[in-house]
Amino acid sequence: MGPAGSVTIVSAPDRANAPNRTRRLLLVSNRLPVTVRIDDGRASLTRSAGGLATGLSSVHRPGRDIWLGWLGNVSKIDAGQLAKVRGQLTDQCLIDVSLTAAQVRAFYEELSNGVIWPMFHYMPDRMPLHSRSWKTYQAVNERFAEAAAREYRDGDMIWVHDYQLLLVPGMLRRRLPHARIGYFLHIPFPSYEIFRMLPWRAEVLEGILGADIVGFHTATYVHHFTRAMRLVLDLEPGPDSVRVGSRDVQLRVAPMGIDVDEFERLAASPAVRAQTASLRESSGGRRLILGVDRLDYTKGIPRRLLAFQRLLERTPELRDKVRLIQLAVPSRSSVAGYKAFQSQINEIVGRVNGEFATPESVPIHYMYRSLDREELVALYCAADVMAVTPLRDGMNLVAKEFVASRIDEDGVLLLSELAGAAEELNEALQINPFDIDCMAEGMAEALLMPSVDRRARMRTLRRRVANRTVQEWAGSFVDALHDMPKPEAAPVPASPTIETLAGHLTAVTTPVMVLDYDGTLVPHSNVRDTAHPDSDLLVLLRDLASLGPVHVVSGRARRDLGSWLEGVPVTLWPEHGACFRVGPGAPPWESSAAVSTAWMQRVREVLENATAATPGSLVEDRDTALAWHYRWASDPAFIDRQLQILRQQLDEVAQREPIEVLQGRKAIEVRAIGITKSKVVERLLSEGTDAKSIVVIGDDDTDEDMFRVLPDTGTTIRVGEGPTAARYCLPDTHAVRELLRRYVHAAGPNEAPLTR
Ligand code: ADQ
Repeated sequence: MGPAGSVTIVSAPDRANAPNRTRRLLLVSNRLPVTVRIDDGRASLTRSAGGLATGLSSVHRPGRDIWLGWLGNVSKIDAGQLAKVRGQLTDQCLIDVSLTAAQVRAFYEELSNGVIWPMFHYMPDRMPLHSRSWKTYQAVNERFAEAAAREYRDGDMIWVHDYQLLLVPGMLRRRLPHARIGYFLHIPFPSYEIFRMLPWRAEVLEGILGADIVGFHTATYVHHFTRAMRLVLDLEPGPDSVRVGSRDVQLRVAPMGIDVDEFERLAASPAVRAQTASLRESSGGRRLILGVDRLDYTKGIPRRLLAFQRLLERTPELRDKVRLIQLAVPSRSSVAGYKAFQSQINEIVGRVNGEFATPESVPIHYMYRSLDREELVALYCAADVMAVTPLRDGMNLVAKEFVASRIDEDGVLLLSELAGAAEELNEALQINPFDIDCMAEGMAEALLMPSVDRRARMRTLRRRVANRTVQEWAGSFVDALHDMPKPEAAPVPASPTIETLAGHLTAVTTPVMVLDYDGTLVPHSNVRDTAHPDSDLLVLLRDLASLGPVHVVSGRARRDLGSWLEGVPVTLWPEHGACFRVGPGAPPWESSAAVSTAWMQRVREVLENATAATPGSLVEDRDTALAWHYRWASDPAFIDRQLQILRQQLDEVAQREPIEVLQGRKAIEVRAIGITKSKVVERLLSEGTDAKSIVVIGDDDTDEDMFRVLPDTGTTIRVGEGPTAARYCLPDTHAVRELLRRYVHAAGPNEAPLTR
């Protein structure tokens, strides 16, 4: 990101968007917006001139807001100088998250730039064969989160940036459940087909989703992120937000802009005008194509050089009439692969120049260094064609800088359709950067474009760029975070410690346990038929039953529950309580209500048709209900369509038959009207069981029916997150088992052992 040369920014950054904010802002980025410079043995801080540093500086109010990040390698600076530098940092409200050399290597070079960068830019073949640095990436992300949480004061906003800190929002959320947290990703969010290759895909999504507002440059990236959330985390996002547990996370399309005024000001300055004129003069009437990039394999430099070579081969009359100036700023030279890439470029430049150079000139002027802003703007102004041809790019600010600098409303922007900027800069000449012939044609077309067309395109491009400055980008993101309604937290179930809850159960006289099965006693399993009880659970249920009545209530078929819990002295209620059996042994099932099954044949046909049309789905046939499971069918858009068709067909059946159609977890359930788990609790109450002694534990919407009918004097426990009518909650099935074990231990006559 914005590695441009460091310059000291003397004037205060534009604060146009900042003044009305009352909340303090904590910015968190991998790098601080300053670097340490040593002149004559004296260290000083210089502000970076990169796009991000400029944009964020406009919302960072020194003296008030704080910026946390790594200062860079300071190992060569002596202790005295370093203390001075640290003093200057404190004065500017900048906090150095210091990292060891080993951490920088593993976190920054190997994982961030060696794995995530290529992966998110659709180049998985650049990933190392074996990446060992994930643990350090996590540890360094923890370090950033810890540092930010230490600075945090109630009411503050925190804005985290980019791919090096993907886990920080989630880590902050765990520490600061009520903080306002924003996150912005500066690189592409790749399509699911690429993202699914990442071994830590779930952790990455959970990390990002710790934020309240997640921003991306383009609508396409939001779309990819949405699909990944559905497929990896089973979430159900809307177009611009997603419910995560009890929070709503906003998804925001926020294309980053540039400091337009600054580029226009420079372009109009006498110094830049003079440099532009001199560049034009020294080109001796030759037309100029310009490339300006960080030296990175995503930027498409080799193919651009080859396209230029093709242009010269195909159009001999252009030889010696056109020149390509390629400026590459050194970047990440310590990351594996970048050095070899650099040699590849040198080799192509040498070859093309060898072929087409004349005694007077060479066709490619290649500069491998950083220029200062004035020199850069002079080049933008002198160019006839600006070639921005990355293979992938989150946004690409160079394209916008070129447009902003062209106050003469001339020049053609040749732009890769795979840069984020292409979604905004419609009037650029857009090309596919993988197609060298097409790129060469694009160069020719740009060089020959009549002035009237060039100007018409440039005028519109300039309006577009002027409408979205970096100050507006940063200001509106922070405003959204500032003004985000943070409703009083909805009544959430208490989450007592297992010990407290066990104490509570022990105080109940002869509790009557009503326990759901999947998701409560055993974890949800991807392979439905393997969710049978383990021996620990069987022992636990027996121990519980020795202390009082136990009911296991499930949506499963009677044959599953009956065979799995055969011989256990508990009452089984399969099929949402449509029938029951009092254990142990295998007595016959009794119906709990008169249930018609005449509709089943027709519904079975409908579900089987849906299964035939939807690979990965299957029908579960229970005795009084049917379920269509689609957890394993992968494409969400396809599933949405299939569900729509299926619901329509079931609605038609429901007009004639006494059935209800329910949405389960990745399943559609069809059952006779009136069969719900609540009937079990109602029956216990009507038989005279004291509500005070009933303990209901369950994990999904069908269990909510039981929570709702049990009077407040009873005990209700929800497993997992989500809105609930239960009084208490526990995180998962492990916690449920631990609770029940502790209860058995405390209430049992024979001091049952705690762990088995
Ligand atoms: P980068 O990959 O660094 O940024 P880009 O957006 O083009 O890419 O920004 C490069 C910056 O470096 C520009 O401001 C440019 O002026 C400057 N620069 C390039 N070469 C230079 C040179 N030789 N001398 C001086 N300055 C030079 C990442 C993402 C992008 C996204 C930005 C912002 O990869 O897709 O646009 O973050 O979110």
